[in-house]
Amino acid sequence: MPHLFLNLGSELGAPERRQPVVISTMLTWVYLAAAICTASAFLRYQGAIPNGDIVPDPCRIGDWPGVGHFSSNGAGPRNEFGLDFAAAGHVWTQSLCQKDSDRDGRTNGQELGDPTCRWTPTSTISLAAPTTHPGICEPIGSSACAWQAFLC
Ligand SMILES: [Ca+2]
Repeated sequence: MPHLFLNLGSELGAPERRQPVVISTMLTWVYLAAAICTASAFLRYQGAIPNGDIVPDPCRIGDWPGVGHFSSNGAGPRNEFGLDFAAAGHVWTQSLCQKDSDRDGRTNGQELGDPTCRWTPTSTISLAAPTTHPGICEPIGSSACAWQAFLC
């Protein structure tokens, strides 16, 4: 296990001493902090879009929690919907709803179950079920989606 020796005493006027700091422990905490921040961000954003917690996974049966990213866990580069959502201030606007971020011929609202763009985070309107992913052009690999460098 790698160790890093830091001089922790001399700057405080204390006698110079060396203490081992286990790098793997530090990296674990950094990783956990980053993972928590990422998870809390996309969980917060799920509530900011219609059906944000049940967006279908375009690659397999299941959901895609990190809707704005090319990775289902919400890490890494944003997809076109994620970029548009960020540009809208992370708010579900009429413009964002009516836009076809992934250029698959369906608006973001149609894909997320809000075809009339009436949903807000506090509304009580009934949503349709989400049909497809708003940030990943489907069918994946089709000629219509050839512009998108994404494969399952
Ligand atoms: Ca679309």
